[in-house]
Amino acid sequence: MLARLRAEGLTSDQLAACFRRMLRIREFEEALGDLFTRNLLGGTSHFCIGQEACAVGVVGALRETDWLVSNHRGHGHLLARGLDPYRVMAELLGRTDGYCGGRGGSQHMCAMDLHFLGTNGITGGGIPIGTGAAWALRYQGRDEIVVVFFGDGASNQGTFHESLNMAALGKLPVLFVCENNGYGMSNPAASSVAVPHVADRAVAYSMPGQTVDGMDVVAVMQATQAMAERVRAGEGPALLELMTYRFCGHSKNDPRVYRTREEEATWGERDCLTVAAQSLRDRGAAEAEITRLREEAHQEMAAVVERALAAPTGDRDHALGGVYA
Ligand SMILES: Cc1ncc(C[n+]2csc(CCOP(=O)(O)OP(=O)(O)O)c2C)c(N)n1
Ligand SMILES: [Mg+2]
Repeated sequence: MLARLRAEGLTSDQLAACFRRMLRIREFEEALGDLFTRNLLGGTSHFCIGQEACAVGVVGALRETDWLVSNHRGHGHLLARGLDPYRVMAELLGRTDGYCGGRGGSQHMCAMDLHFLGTNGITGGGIPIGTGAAWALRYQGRDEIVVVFFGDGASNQGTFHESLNMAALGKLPVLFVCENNGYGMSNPAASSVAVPHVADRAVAYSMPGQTVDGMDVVAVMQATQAMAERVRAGEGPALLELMTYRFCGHSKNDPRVYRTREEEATWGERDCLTVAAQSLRDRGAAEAEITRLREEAHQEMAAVVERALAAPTGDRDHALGGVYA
């Protein structure tokens, strides 16, 4: 059942803060797209444009000391946790100021001081890592929890099933968060996931599962808060499924032949930024204020790009740093 919007649970200032965080992620990735177009960035990247409410809603409902494990589509998770966008951008551009000295890129980014255990290019690879971290937390008697982000496609991997089973047996403090954007690369979830909802899989592992509207940051935040409280109280793991959509292709150069432009337009009407902006208007926010927030995020990320492009790249010795054998 999709949770309904219950915006009254958040103050207008908190909602505006969520909107601002989502805008910063959107602007960050649009700036990144521009760098690709200008041939200033090589390789590929997985954008989370459309999914910002998932990152902001989940992370906003947690404590700063709770641990995060991300996947290959991690820019939103990184920025929602409060990593410095300049250092994230520097990492993507291979600059020494990057979180991993520019050696890792977007799929190997980690910030232990911010309790961010890393993005991960292996589909389903983060799920056992987060489960192991939860084991360590319980062993150490700490009251932090772990949140693992993954996609609908990853929920078909063995790692998902093994991890949920083990987490349930050990009553581990881990919240599994599936961002169901309807596709794993070109593969529709409707024809690759054997149950109507990924959350339906929770019952096989004796844990609560809930499906929530991932385009509504308030609904995401409220569902996360309720599940995180339960997990923190020692009642065992839980599975939260967020229904969302990636407006871009899987990665760069995906012509999106596996879906229609009509389907994209339908989801576009419920863009999480549009939903949040409307909630702000409903609460009396002036149009000028919404425009100002958009403009501010745009300017901030333009400055981030400019600064990162001017930052130094490492020399050969730097590139080989961390290679031990
Ligand atoms: C073990 C493994 N198999 C296949 C891939 C190739 N791959 C990269 S992303 C992806 C799809 C992941 O889909 P989903 O989990 O739904 O995440 P989304 O990309 O939709 O965010 C695949 C199959 C991989 N990186 N790792
Ligand atoms: Mg997916």
